[in-house]
Amino acid sequence: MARRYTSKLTWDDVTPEHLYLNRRQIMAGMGGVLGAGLLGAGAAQAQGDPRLALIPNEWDEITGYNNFYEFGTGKDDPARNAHMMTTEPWSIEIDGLVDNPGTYSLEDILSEVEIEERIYRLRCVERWSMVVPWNGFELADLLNRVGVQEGARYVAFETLARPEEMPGLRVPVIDWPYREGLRLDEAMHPLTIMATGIYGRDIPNQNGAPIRLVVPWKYGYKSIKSIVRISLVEEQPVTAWNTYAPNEYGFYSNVNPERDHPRWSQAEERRIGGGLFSRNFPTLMFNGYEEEVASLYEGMDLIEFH
Ligand SMILES: Nc1nc2c(c(=O)[nH]1)N[C@H]1C(S)=C(S)[C@@H](COP(=O)(O)O)O[C@H]1N2
Ligand SMILES: [Mo]
Repeated sequence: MARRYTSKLTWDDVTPEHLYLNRRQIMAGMGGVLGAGLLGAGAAQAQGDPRLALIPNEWDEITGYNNFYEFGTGKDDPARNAHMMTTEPWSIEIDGLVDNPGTYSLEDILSEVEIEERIYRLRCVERWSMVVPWNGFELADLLNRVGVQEGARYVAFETLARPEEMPGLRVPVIDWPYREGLRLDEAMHPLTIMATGIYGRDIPNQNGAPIRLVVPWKYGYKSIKSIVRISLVEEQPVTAWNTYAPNEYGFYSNVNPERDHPRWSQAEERRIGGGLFSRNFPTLMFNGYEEEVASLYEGMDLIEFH
């Protein structure tokens, strides 16, 4: 199967030898999912522009340094607290302007899609970034299945809000439940996925189990976790961070080195992890996905519509 969107970041072209050895240890117990590709890597060297070298972060980095405010605002709170969240059974309510509204069980959703691997850079608005090998499916596949009706222009998402299991909900940091939204064409873009795994394993609770959005060209807060509701709507939906501080967190939230956060520059980012990649890198327009997504915003003022 063609994997257009992972072609420039395979294990073969981005894995330097010292990291290769590391990953081999990590994945030794994982079974065949990634094994074949890895064995073919040999003593590959990083090549080309290091900013584009999407070398996946370690499992412990990806699952130990998180933003999931439902479990606290510290980076290690989610890893400590998210085990309290019950993720089985799980269902998503899909409503609004769709032909087949209803409550879809996770099993039902997953029975109709093909899970594939996507290695994406995740860029937080706070200026750190990681590279994550997600497993998931295109959101478009789910939206096409439920049938998007004429008149739908946006997609709204909501996270579970269960106070007994989410200590962070006691603190009114944002107006719970956590909500996000995309324009319909952004939601239908082939880069936009619903992730259910990392490194071929079930996605851990702190990363948004059992199913979360990943929109790689936008700041991380758009990639809403532990989704329980998806609504197709006519008007631009209310979103959590935009409501909190519209000047700091726009609805679009496209990664943009030219549009600084009012309290800090967005010109650079820091890759989580040690060694070579712990220094700062220049932020890339659309987080490096300009070629794929720039056409969505033709003619738009990306400073005003940040
Ligand atoms: N429901 C929910 N989704 C969320 C968040 C959150 O606090 N709650 N944090 C967001 C932010 S700011 C980022 S950077 C990413 C972090 O994803 P990760 O922890 O898997 O790296 O999740 C996003 N999705
Ligand atoms: Mo973030």
